Amino acid sequence: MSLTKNPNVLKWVEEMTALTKPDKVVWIDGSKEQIEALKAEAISTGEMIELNQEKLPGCLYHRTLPNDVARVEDRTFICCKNKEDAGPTNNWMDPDEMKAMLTPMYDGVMKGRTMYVIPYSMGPIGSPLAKVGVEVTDSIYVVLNMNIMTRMGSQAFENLGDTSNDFVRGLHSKADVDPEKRYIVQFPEDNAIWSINSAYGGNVLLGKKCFALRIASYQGKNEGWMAEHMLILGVKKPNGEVKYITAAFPSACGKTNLAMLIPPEGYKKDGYEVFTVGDDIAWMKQGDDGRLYAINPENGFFGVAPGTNSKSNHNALESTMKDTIFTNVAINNDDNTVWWEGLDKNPPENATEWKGEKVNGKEYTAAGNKLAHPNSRFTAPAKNCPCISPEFDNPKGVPVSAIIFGGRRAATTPLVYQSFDWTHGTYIGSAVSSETTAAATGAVGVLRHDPMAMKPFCGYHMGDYWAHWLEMGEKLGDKAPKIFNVNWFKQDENGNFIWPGFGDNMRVLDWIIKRCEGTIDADETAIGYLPKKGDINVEGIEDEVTPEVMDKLLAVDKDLWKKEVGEMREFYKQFGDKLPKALSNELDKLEERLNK
Ligand code: OXD
Ligand code: MN
Repeated sequence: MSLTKNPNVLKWVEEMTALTKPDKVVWIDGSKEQIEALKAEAISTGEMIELNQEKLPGCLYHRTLPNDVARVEDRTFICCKNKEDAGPTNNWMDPDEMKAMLTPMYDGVMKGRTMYVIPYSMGPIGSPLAKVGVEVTDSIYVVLNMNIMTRMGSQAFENLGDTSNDFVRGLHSKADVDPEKRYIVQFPEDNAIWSINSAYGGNVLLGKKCFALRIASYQGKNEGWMAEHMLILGVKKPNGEVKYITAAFPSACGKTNLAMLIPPEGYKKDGYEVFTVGDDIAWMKQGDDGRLYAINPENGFFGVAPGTNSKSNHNALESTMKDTIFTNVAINNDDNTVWWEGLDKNPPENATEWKGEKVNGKEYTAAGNKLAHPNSRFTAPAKNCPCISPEFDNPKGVPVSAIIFGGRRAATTPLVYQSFDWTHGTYIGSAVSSETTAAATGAVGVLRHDPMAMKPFCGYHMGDYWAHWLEMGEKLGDKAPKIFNVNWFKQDENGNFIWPGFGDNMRVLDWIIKRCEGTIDADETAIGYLPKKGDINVEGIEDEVTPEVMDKLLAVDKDLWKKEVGEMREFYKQFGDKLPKALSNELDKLEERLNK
């Protein structure tokens, strides 16, 4: 039975049913009984494996096909009418051509299967910043994940109302999980997403990257708000005041870790606390008081498991202890729990590796094999997180004081610096880049540009996106958040990281907050404002971060920066006249300051 009278929803679901021809259509109301029944069904078919319910209550395990373990950027498309509107950083195809190509693939694809109709809200129910999506899918795995990652079920239709047409239509079929026929397609002008031949999270949980970033960034441009690949955290100061910060880092640069940071002892003693509002996506809009407010459109964390342990991210690990879905990690067969590289130093002897083969985990890993896939994931409810913000469900969102950009840079970029103003900050965001690490295949130290960490997620022309940033800055005026850049990954001559990172990043947040409050001075340099000597608190880590190390962390090497300017000129070329003049001006000004 359908859960809504909304004729727009009913008509679209009818069309999708006629196209995919499922045996059965099930509307997902989100009730506990329905979820439990779907879990039981998925366990009975082997799609999900029930883990140890004493140690990991409510937790399930899922394995994807080895050809289907990550987002597929080369098969991800932005289909708008004019190619020019998608820009040089997106794959493009004409929407009609794309639909003509995909329609036969969807025709009858759900024969013998059930189609689940999932209504969901991105953002707290009742929030003026929230938006509704409906995803149809033939995968129970998708339903169970969406139940964690979004506010799913009848409540979303209540938010939509009986007449609105403002919902994102998501069509997903795992089809044959054929990598040659895999397509992740956004139609921003139609509010629609078509995904086929994948069953991996980022490709099929359509509320996340496809909607909350690609479609939403386009909506944000048209409606005057921002959808960003940013974590949101709150720092509670000893006086009880909470300052909110958002941060954009490319994938796998530690957003989840920063979002759930545990302050060092000294800070804890003084009464500092960090709250998580979000670990991946922020939707931001100007509030009535003129400030920028952020919500996390998601309701859970889809985090990378390897490397997560009680030291690197205690709060993330705690979040996965119940009602969590683990995908492509290893199973410890002794007690039917999970394991991944970096959880501890004890790979289980009696293990099942992520592809499903039973192995001796100790020997297997000693021989250089990985028990868990490097992109294996946990899907954990946000409410499990010990440091989840009390404002998590606040429909108004939280006021943002600072925006941070960052990437993995061995040399050029100092530990932290502040932009001169919003326009310069937008330049800094456009220049976000990361160097490839030894862990990835290919050359080490190759610079990959990832503007605002949005390269794979911006649903329209990157030049127009920067213009939108500049417009937002004008609207916000002196109420705009201050913009910073950080680099936790600076190295010495021998390739060792020289900043401890993790909880100690609190020391940098501390400086950032003081800069926002105007209570600490800074050195004006060619690239921006840098901390004065002694202004980054190193109490408790003086042995590691000596004054010499701090000098290195905060060094601005003009030769390296001049090379950076050359890099940026090259990078900017592809955007042609869509590159806002204000940004090429910033680059000219940076060069002038470096040459002074
Ligand atoms: C993610 C990503 O999965 O950014 O969050 O790749
Ligand atoms: Mn991400």
